[in-house]
Amino acid sequence: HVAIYRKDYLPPDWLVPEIALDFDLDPDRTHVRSRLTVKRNGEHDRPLRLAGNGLTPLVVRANGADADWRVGGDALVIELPGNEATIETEVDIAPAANSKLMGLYASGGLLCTQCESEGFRRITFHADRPDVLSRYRVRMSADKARFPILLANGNLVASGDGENGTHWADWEDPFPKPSYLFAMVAGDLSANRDRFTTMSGREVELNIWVREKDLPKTGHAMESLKAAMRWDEEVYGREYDLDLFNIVAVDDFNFGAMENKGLNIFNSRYILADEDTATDIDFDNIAGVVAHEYFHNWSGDRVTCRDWFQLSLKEGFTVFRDQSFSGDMGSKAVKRIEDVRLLRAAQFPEDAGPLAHSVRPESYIEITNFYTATVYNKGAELIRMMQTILGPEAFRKGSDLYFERHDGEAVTCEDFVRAMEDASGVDLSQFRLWYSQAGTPRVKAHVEHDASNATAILHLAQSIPDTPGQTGKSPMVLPLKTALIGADSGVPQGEEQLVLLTEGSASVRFEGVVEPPLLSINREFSAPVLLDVERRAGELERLAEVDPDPFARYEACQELMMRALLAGARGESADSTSVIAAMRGTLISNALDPAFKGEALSLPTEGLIGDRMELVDPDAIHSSRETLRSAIGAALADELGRAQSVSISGADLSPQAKGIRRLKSVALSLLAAGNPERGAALAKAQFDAADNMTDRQGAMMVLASMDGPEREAAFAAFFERYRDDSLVLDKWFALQAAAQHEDTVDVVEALAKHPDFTVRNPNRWRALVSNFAANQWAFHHASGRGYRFVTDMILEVDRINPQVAARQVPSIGRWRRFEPTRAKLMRAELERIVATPGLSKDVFEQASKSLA
Ligand code: HT7
Ligand code: ZN
Repeated sequence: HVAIYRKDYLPPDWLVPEIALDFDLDPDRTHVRSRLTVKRNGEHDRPLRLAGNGLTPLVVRANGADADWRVGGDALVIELPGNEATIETEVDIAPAANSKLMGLYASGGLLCTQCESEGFRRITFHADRPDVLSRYRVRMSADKARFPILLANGNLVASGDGENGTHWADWEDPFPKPSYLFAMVAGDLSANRDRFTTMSGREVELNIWVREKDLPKTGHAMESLKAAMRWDEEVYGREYDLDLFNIVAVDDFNFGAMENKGLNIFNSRYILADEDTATDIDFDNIAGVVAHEYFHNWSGDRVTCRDWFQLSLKEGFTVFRDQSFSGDMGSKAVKRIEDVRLLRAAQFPEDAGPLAHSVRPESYIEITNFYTATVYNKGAELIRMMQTILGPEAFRKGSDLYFERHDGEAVTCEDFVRAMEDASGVDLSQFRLWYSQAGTPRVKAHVEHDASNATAILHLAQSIPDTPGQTGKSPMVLPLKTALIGADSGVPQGEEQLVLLTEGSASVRFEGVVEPPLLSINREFSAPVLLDVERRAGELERLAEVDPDPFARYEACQELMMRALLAGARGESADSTSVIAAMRGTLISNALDPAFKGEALSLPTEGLIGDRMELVDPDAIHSSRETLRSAIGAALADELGRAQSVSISGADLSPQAKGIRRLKSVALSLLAAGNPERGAALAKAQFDAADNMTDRQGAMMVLASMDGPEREAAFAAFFERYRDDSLVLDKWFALQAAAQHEDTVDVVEALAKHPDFTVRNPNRWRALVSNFAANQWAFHHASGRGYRFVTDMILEVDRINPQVAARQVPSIGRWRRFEPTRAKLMRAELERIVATPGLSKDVFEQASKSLA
């Protein structure tokens, strides 16, 4: 398997200004005719090389005549004498046999495409690189009864009936685009139809296409789409540019969704929702993903990536845009807490493990392995930091300049940073290190107070850890929003300041600090770093009580819990009094909203606790966390009981109602830890009374980790009620895989043999396998059976869908972080993976790098 390097980038030898495609669609044999207009790019005599994956050329013609061609490796090589030519090729492909779900494939009676990153070459011969932009014209023909709806990018320009019960449709996309944005769908679909008037008064037709029975579940996605369209106009000045915007939901999809120009294709879990089948989190995820894909129309489609090393150019920026949108639609502070929770859970471990890579990677074997939390979520943090450093107005000018300067181009992360610099006049030279240096920076901080002259000195030091292939790193620019809060009064001593730490160490002076200060640093998580603050006794408790910044207050609560949990995991006698006092204060506060309380009262996960230990000991972490949970549950039974007993209609999807339900579930879980018998009864009552999936799932989450008749009854009733709804059945699998039991590994092994389990559907596979692997205590069972199960599942799915398989490898790949017995067992499974004949390059890359 060969590695591809960023430094080796060369512009394309041939450009392809026009493409005409003609499809005779059939699940078993689809005939594809392609006509490319090609132009030599620059002075050279190299042949035209077109990538093909699994394709056999049936016809290859240049300028209407037989061409001088050969197949070399995965490429069709055509010698062309002149500087321009028309190339025609024909191939047959078999969508029904396409289990990788890349290229053209069948899903539940539909035919659909997924081309990012390199799926187009599984449809037809093409350079299939993002810096080759073409205008597309597409003819689709298919059996009219089976495939009454025919969709592709752009505008429908003609349609009609053909012979033998077939029909056809011609689509034209006026915007030049790279092949990864090509899309096509054929099937029996119904649309939720709506309209949107853009800021310049243009009318856009909006359609969300689903199976007819699912139409009632598309309302939230449609409202989210319109809100996103309006928001992008108001906040970024970006208007939609076609007269038609289509979304299609499909059941079998490797990722969340895809931003194909004018024809977004979605995993149905990010479209379909009603309160009976979807949780509040599902509703929020739908809004976020619908917005994300829509925002790509500018950050990705109109301005795209020059090469795949620049993936974060579109993904980091677009994640930042969807996060800002969701913050504006609900509570900014709670959204920030959720985003930071995800960053810490998914990206920090990646940055600290064998697969650490920079936001703009230097090399890859399989690009799909780089659709990571680093490229997406750390990438979004980079954009956020630029906004913080430049200020919102200059940032907006930078984004305007970026879109204006590069509209219709395929560009780099460097082009983005340069636009920000040019628009603001701020030098971002050192900031660029964030794109090239991997690893989470560590910051040490402490404050010295001099009461006699009312000053305080903040001492800061940063270090960037070594990561695979990168040592001896340079200091980065760390924007740290900082305030000093009077320990006695609880009032900030002066304004919040943006401290820019650019050196290895620095000291910053604050004036007017009369009282002993509490250090409130990295507010809003202004820099994605790990903080190590030297604090006096009682400082965190006080911050948890008085910090006016909600994010900082949340951090203080979490850090307080974390300290107690780590002490417990080390076997030290942990005093939970101060944690309980802080939690009581949060719970009964009139100033805090329920969603915030729900976040602040959620204990750090077992995974997060492990990330803070020298070597992870899953049993010690589990018992420490359960001990603290039961102490809290017992001590705060009355206050928690009040929060748990509040009822709110499931039809109310306001941020306030969602917050009440969130707190209700957190309270139930703690109550059950404090008093399992009462907890089981309350959970069963909540389950029975629930008029919405959030309460129902919240109750089941608690019951899942218990034994007894309530658990059995709830799971059986849930299965009976939802056995025909595959998205809800995924929850049934996921809840059992996430349950905390000694024998969860037995349960998941049995579930893998359940008649409703299938490795062919990525959602179902992940519901069982990914949720189990994220269940630290159960997955890291000392017997090693959890590792064996996940490895078996990876190897099984790798034979049909390598992308799904490869994304699960990191759960075993972090073996160095665990105590020696488990580390050895994990390593043995990785060795088993790499020794497997016929392994995909996707899994090979992940597993071999994890062993290195
Ligand atoms: N840009 C989309 C990426 C994507 C993808 C990548 C590889 C294989 C399958 C895929 N499906 C979608 C998703 C996004 O970030 O919007
Ligand atoms: Zn994206």
